[in-house]
Amino acid sequence: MGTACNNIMNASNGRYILLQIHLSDGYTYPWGNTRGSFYGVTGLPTTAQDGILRRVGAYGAGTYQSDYNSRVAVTTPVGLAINPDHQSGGVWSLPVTASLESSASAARTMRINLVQVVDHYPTTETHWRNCFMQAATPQTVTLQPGETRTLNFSMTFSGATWLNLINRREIGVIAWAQNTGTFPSGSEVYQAAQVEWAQLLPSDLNGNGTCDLTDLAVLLSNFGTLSDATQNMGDTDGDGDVDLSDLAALLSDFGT
Ligand SMILES: [Ca+2]
Ligand SMILES: [Ca+2]
Repeated sequence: MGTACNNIMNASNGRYILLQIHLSDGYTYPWGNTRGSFYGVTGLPTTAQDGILRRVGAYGAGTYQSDYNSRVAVTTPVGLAINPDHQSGGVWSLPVTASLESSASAARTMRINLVQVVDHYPTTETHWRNCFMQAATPQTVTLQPGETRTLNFSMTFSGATWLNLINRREIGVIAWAQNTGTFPSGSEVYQAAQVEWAQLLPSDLNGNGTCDLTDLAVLLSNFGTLSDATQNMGDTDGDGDVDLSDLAALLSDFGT
């Protein structure tokens, strides 16, 4: 990595999301090595923007920015969204909704990947984002033009992936829809989506990584708000009010 890469990572625009994978160091995971082989990584750093535009070795910021600009300008008929649903403790249901616009010229087969990431990891790297921690088993789906499908994923954050309380707000989940072939002719990424901690645990009203008495007090102080309520006021379900539904959701997360 380096400043050039980090500039691009921070430029993520909601559908163009960069994922950091460690190879050949103490933060390497088997899944990362598999991805390294997939992209034919022969030197570090390597970038593969949109899954197809590879740069092996360090380049100047302008090169990465140019790659980014060229790929972010490509339109896509594929839509993707993650809809997190906290179960208990470190367990999340993470259904992914994939869609293909009705204007698409043909059906499209894609592999849906879902991974957990953390920011600022290793913790000495205060500016790094989206470091890979674990991957769900990918699912392949074929969508017809106009079709929307929801694929069920789940993930458990534990051990190194859960870290300690103060770092839980650094946790994020990224999904992407990718062509099912080999690099580079069949590996284009069609779409990506990311959820951050505020979406993973809306009951953590103050964003300190846990749901406790402080969050409950905030919700109760805003209880009865009928409109224009926000997540940090206690509107955990995003419908604009702070009511019994929000209280019940917070209480079910209490102690997380
Ligand atoms: Ca909290
Ligand atoms: Ca509400």
